[in-house]
Amino acid sequence: MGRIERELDEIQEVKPKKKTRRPRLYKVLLLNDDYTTMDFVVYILETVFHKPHEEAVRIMLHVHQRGMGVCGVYTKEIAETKVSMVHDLARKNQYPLRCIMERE
Ligand code: TYC
Repeated sequence: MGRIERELDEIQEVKPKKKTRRPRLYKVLLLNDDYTTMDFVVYILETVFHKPHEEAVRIMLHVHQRGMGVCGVYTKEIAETKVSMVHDLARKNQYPLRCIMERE
């Protein structure tokens, strides 16, 4: 800190600098099953996770082939909300689609 800054600190009230803490992040993952249609999974990825169509298709195929896949990474509350939205939409449409969150 230079002389001018120190002098300004003496005149003005100096607030202690708050450390900025990064929130924990959570991956939201979709799980494969044999009954949910590919179109419905693409629709979920477009609406709940705001993926462009081509990326939604790519993620859906990855989940279909590999068993699970990441839809996005969010803070805890947002990840919990996405998981609930997927389960609510799946239940309403009578699909067994499952979605989980995992600490990064
Ligand atoms: N396996 C499903 C089918 O063949 C498609 C599917 C993909 C289901 C991804 C769930 O998370 C999922 N119709």
